[in-house]
Amino acid sequence: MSDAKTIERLRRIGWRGHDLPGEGRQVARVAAQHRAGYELHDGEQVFSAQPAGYFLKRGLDPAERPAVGDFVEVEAGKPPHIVAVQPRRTVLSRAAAGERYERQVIAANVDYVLVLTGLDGDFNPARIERYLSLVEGSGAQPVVVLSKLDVSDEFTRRVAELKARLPEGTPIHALNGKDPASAAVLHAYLKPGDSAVLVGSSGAGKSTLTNTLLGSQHMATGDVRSHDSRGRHTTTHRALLTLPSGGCLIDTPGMRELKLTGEENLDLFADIEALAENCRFADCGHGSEPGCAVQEALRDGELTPERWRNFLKLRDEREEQAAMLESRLRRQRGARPSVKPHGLRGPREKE
Ligand SMILES: Nc1nc2c(ncn2[C@@H]2O[C@H](COP(=O)(O)OP(=O)(O)OP(=O)(O)O)[C@@H](O)[C@H]2O)c(=O)[nH]1
Ligand SMILES: [Zn+2]
Repeated sequence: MSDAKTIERLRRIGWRGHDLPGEGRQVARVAAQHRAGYELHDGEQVFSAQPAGYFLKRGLDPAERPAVGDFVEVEAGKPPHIVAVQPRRTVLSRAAAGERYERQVIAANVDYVLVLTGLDGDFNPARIERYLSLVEGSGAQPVVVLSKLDVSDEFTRRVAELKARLPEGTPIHALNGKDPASAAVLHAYLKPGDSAVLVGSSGAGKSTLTNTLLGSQHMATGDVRSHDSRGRHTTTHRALLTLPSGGCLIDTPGMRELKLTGEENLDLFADIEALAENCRFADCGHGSEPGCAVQEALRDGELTPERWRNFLKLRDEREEQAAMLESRLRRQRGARPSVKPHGLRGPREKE
């Protein structure tokens, strides 16, 4: 196949590169990762591949391993081997739950992160803020999607509450995930060559929305059969799907815990940080100090207690994770002088 044809085929699955790798290598996109290996998409079809030994090395930062959405370079063979991960345009990650600090890639090379929440009992603005904080450093654009519009009596109030709470300009769409006409507002984020990842807690309606966007191709088509290490057929869930609208949608399993990585800026709460600049005392603890601008904003309703509490919670978590990240990097560097990781701010600079 000519290079131009290959490039055109890769454009369809969101590749933005210009140069194809040398002889003997091809570019493909990670469509799924499972116990037995990877499923890769070459723009036309899906095939199984194994990671090269390098990616299995103990002590390798898990964030360096191929992840869903990555463009990888593959060497032919039986099975084909992933030999390199191309630089990521964007990367959405979280910290793994547990004692040890570990960053996990949720999806790579996505243009949009669709943060899905039901307008039913699942509705939780604090959780949406947590998602948006994780999206901030990813390089992708966040889009808030509220499902179950058709079953919520309170959607007007809930949507208004959220609009008032999130920074101006954050796209918010309320829809019925079962209705293709309603879900069509999302086509704007799923144009040919675009990639979006769908995140949200279990039951938010991710599979429902994915199926609606897939149209007649059902989610079952996302389940691929492949060989595991013993040559058995296994059915695996394919995460990256190509939609009729031309875009790529990455579906993620419902995530129960979404820990911050420590690299977040919490720009979402920039107004609160600005507010605190006006406190009478530079070291104000925003408790009972006289002249506290935060307490004043809380009193006259400019700042809601829920949002203030969520900010404090996320900020403390960010500091804790940043400290763990910092000490991990220090261990990795050995005795070399410390460099602050990107996006990391000193704890409560002003105080
Ligand atoms: N009425 C209505 N029901 C919905 C909508 N979206 C999802 N549901 C229902 O909500 C339930 C959960 O939806 P799923 O699509 O399975 O949720 P999920 O996010 O994929 O959940 P996990 O697979 O556990 O991560 C199902 O019973 C859906 O039929 C919607 O917009 N309107
Ligand atoms: Zn104060």
